[in-house]
Amino acid sequence: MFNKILIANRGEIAVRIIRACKELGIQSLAVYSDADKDALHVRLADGAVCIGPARSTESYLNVTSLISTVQVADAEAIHPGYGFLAENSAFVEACEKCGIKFIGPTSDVMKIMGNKVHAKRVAEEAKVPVLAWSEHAVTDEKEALEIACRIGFPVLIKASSGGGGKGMKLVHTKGSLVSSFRTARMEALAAFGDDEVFIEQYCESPRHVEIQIMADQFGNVIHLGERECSIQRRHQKILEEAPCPALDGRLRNRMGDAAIKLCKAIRYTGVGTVEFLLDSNNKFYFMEMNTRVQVEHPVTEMVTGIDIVREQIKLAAKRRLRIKQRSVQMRGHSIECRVNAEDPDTFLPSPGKIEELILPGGPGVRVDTGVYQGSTVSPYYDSLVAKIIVHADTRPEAITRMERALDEFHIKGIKTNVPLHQKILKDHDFIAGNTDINFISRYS
Ligand code: MV4
Repeated sequence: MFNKILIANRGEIAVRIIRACKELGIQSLAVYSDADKDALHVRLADGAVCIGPARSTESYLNVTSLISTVQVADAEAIHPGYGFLAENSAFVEACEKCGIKFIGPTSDVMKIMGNKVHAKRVAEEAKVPVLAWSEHAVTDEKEALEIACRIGFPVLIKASSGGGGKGMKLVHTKGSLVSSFRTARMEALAAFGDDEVFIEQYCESPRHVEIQIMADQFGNVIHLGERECSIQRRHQKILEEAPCPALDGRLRNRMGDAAIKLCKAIRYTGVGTVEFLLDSNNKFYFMEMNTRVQVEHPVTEMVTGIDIVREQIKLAAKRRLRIKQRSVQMRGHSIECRVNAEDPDTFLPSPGKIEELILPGGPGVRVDTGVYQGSTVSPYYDSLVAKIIVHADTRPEAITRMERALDEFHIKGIKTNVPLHQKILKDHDFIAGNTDINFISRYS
């Protein structure tokens, strides 16, 4: 096992990783920016090194500083968390060259999944269902039109380097295709430095359902069931749950098997998430794969009892997967609410000093946070301040428990989106389990 791990992240996920390190007897080394000198992750880690100014490009994204910090501190591995460098294959390559273990997949596997054309191609080759598409990147306008007509309108134009919703254009008619195609390529170039796009059949009002997977370095792959993540705004998830109310055991097994097939096809290692669109006829289609631990991983931990971050570290240390697929059982229901420092009406960030903080607790309630009373929410980073996670025997009980937990939650000094969560939990469609990706736009 590793002796010391550098945690190349901040906030609640850095705290989450430090906790896993402690329980595994691994020393944790935090890094922080000037803005984070009093942050919770700095206080909880065994050691901490300042790596630069507040702006993340000069600190949490500073590859040279991170690698030299690992070397000076004599650590063996880097845990990237999510965001920042977690899906940057150039960073993974730099780690590999320096003999530092990156806690995640290899750089070549990450590169494949980072390119959505390559990702779709390997999914298709592995016989994982995908929506009709152009089968390759498209550059020629006449060909784009032919492909769109063959697929049938509406179609989506997606950026190869996109993902997470960035760089998509919906096209309803033949007449508007070419101009949208030009715009999509220009926007992709501006956003990702890569104008490669492809064309895909549009799926109307699907659910976002994702499968958690775990793979060791000996070819063993298991899945930990699904998470329902449809409730999002501008591609930022707000509330997630496990299991998905639309799945039965049979569909879960089929989606889980598809995710495992994809991972085996690319020899994936570590933990990861395979994202699917699930349409109203319960047909599912591969969308993309996330090669990191996700914000919403706790709902899977709550229903399976498996510590995903602990397992992730063990897998990186070349341990064999000890958990067998048949022993993975989903018990009860879990919901996570992301509490963001934002104005509940305008959705604009609301940074500032947390003057008072009372966190919920009691049976079936877990809070993952990187803040405390007296600490400051910086405008430099994302606005997630806490994840409130509940677990109960049934979905209705989980909803009631979350309402109770949100009621206990008290914060002064910053505004949060707690009122939005309270509204969602009272929504009749939500209560009925009728959520799709347009849920928030319907009423908020
Ligand atoms: C789609 C789609 C409908 N049809 N692809 C958004 C994030 C990126 N991973 C892909 N996304 C979508 N791809 C087809 N062919 C709808 C979305 C989409 C979406 C997906 C999941 C969660 C929220 C979403 C919000 C808007 C659009």
